[in-house]
Amino acid sequence: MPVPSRFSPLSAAGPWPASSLCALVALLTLACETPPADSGESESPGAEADVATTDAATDSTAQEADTAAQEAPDPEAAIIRLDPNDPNLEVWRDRDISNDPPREPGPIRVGSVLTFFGLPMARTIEDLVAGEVEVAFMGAPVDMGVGFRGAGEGPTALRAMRRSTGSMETMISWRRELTAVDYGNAPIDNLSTERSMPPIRRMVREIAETGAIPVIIGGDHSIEFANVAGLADVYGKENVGVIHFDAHYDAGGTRSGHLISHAQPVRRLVDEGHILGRNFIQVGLRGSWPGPEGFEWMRENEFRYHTMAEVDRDGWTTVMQRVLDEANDGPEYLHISFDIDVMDPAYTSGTGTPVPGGLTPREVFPIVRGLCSENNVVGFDLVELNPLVDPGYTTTLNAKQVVDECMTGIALRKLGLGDRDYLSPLTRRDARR
Ligand SMILES: [Mn+2]
Repeated sequence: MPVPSRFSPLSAAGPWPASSLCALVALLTLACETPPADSGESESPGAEADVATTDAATDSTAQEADTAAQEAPDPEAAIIRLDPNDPNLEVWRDRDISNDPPREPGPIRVGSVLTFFGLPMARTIEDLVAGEVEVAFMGAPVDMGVGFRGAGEGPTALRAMRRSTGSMETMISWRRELTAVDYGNAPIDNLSTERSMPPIRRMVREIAETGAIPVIIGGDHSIEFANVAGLADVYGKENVGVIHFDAHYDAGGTRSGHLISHAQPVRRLVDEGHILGRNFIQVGLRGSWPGPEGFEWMRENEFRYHTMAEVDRDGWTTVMQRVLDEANDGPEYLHISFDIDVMDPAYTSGTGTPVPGGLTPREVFPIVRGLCSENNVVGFDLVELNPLVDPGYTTTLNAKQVVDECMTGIALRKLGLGDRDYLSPLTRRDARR
């Protein structure tokens, strides 16, 4: 079966025969099974719909196909449910630290082991508290929300980058100014985007509850839902604003029955009431998606959005100042969700859904640094880095720099230098001027 993409909502074979077959087989074989226990956190139905369709089509005869094609599909029966008796059903949800040696809580220096920016590691909430950690990096290696593998390798690629931080623009080394750790990866279910959301959300919440800033390295953009919902759990519904850097608006509706994928986190955050539309600021939209309905939905929900068409008309400097001003005109707490595909594919070929005509590094780095220095940033995510299609590591290098710029901004704010235009007096001009 072809894998549906965000650009081809209907499968090539047409949806009815396959899903009806699936309904028939599912009814015969699975009607007695019960759904898995409720985790107490919101999850979406429909996780296994694609798998059910494939299996049913393989196992059924042509005669059954004729019969099934005439019947209306039963959406419930289209789902092959998880096996609630599998002893491994939930084991992946918790990190196993039972073999860790006994030790005092606190950040652990790990030498040459690869961590984000060479930072010490933290394994438990107690480590974060004892170390008075201000920034905790975590990986969220979700692949399935984009539909093909690669984005899940993003955290590993970023950990493998050179460790230098800071730059001569500010002469600030954030690694010296901030207490930061690598908190490891969130546990995910590689077969289900839906099931991966609650553990990521829980881990973001854990970090935020200690007062630290979670920096989540994806993974595809589905994780924005878990990240922002986790922050809203701690700071309160409607109390967090989001700057969404992306070529795509990611507020798509249901997709082959799925209610979370990398095209849907924004819609879900608004629909569930975590974030008010007017506190969403979209930057960098372009290409063929969404059409008029998507923009009308954003207008109805009072979104602020800045397309590349606006940049073409008014210039980046003007648009950048607008975004920085708007970020100051919102809730006290701010999350930045940075989809690497907001940048032009010239700089970021290593991503799942590149769109020509994007921002340059020269445009992106100052706005990210400015936003992080001028606002009370309580969360940051970097998503859609796919190192498997990143020859030369250009995308990974730029992704690392984006994160670095935000960390520099947070350090500037801590040092009382938090304004959008801060540059070191040493580097902005030489001694003659
Ligand atoms: Mn996105």
